[in-house]
Amino acid sequence: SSQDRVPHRHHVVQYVHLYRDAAKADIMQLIMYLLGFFNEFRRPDRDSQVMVHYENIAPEYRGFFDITNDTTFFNYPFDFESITFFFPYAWAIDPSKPTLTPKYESVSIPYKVSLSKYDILNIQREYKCGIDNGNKIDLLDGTVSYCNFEFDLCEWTQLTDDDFDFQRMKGPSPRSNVTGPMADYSSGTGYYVYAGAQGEHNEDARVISPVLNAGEYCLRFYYFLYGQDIHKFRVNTRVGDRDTVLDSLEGNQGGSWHTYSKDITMNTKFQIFLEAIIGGTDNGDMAFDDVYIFRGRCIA
Ligand SMILES: [Ca+2]
Ligand SMILES: [Ca+2]
Repeated sequence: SSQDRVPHRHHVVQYVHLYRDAAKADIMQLIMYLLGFFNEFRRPDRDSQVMVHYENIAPEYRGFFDITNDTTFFNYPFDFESITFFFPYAWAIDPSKPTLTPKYESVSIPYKVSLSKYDILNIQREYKCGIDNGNKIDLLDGTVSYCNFEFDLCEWTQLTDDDFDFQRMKGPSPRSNVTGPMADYSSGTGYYVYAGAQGEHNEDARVISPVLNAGEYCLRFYYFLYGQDIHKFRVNTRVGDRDTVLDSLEGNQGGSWHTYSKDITMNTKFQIFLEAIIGGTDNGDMAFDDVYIFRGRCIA
């Protein structure tokens, strides 16, 4: 029966190995496996919700994506919020192409550092605790702004004190064999924000956040800076007419999405703007996706 299969009834020691830079979500995922969970995308009904791109997964890792017949912890509706959900490019052979994409448009796989509502309910139910969601601690409750760019730029605005505009783009960029992304980050099937180099040499494009109150924030986003002549992608703050460069990502970063996160503390109202500064050739397309602004410090 499913009860006998709940691991704590086995009275066996289980080991986990944590690598040095394991993120909080990685550790929580491992603990979930110890508790008996399988990844949400392995449940028997997953084929109606997600596509697994086996051709982009090395044979030795394909088992991580196989459907399981153990339904012990699948008591609730399919849950993209589960901490056990991989990001769309997990275990990819070609890291510019996703391995796991939602079947339905405009579903995205969010960044997670907390158990989902259904993760908690599943644990409580199978371990015979009281069912109670009142003790859910959402470490990301202080989300001030989040955009996956599926419909528009959300609260972000194109600036006009620059040379050109970013575009929302879906699927491969025009010259993705040499520069620019193959697909967005959020789901592998949605939109990203793109600055194309063709016709824009030595020019810049900027988008700006809403006005934020003084305080401590975490800025987090994903960027794709692939191309021989990637110039600079900059993160800036603006206070009145005073701009400050916080970071400048420079040069070719290879054909995959990378995470950016930064703690920003300001003692006055301010805005954040992201800026693509194109170099002198066509081989410098830049893109970003999934921009989060959280209150408080960044959580690894
Ligand atoms: Ca997106
Ligand atoms: Ca502009």
